[in-house]
Amino acid sequence: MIDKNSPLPIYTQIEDGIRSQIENGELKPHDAIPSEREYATQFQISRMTVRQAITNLVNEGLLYREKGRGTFVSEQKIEQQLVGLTSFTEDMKARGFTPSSRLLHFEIIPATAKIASQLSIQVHHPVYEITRIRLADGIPMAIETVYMSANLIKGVTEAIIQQSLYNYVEQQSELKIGHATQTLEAIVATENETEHLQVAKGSPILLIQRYTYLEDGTPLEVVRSAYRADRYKFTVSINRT
Ligand code: 16G
Repeated sequence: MIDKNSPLPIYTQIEDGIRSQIENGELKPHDAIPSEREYATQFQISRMTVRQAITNLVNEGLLYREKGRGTFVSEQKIEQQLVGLTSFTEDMKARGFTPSSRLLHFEIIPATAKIASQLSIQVHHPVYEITRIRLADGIPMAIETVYMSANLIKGVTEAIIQQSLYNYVEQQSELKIGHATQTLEAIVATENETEHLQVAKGSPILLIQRYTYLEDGTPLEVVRSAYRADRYKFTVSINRT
């Protein structure tokens, strides 16, 4: 792993070494890596140097530390292309994961002024307020709150939102989803999010807010999705025009 004659700093070489052990599967998610002392003895280097390498990988999210237990390999992040207008169910299936949802809240409420204007409906008209934890292979990935007009999409039940909302809109309601606008920003998880996403207090979260419209331009949904930043990364392909 280490070549003392290389122009690369030793800590970079350790980082690269651990990184390639993760990439080639020698180190698997949740495997413990050797301790600072073990690396230091093995390569005849200082523990400070080892610590710097490991800290860099922890900060990158490739490794995580557990107090008193050691340092472990993180799960690989799900890489999500920001291209098509897809649903969580479709995204997870496309990756070979089994999607599921845990329903936290489902209610029909009178639209507030803000929601009404976002959905282009009258204030106090009925809207669904739905909060679900979205899971992939049983692991919580995101918490999502959706607002949708109950006059536009009729008959939504708890059973339906355990499955796919987009599927219900398109198959049962026979409406065509057209386009969406979306923002992506970094936030710190709230206590509620921390609890439901099973992440440490103060963890970073990728917040997506989506406004989705039907093909005829009618607003369909206003959505707030809080994704775990330790399990997700988004990629965008861009052209220079
Ligand atoms: C995605 C969408 C969300 C939509 C949901 C439908 C993002 C950021 N959000 O999570 O707007 O309501 O899919 O999922 O991608 P479903 O069809 O699986 O219920």
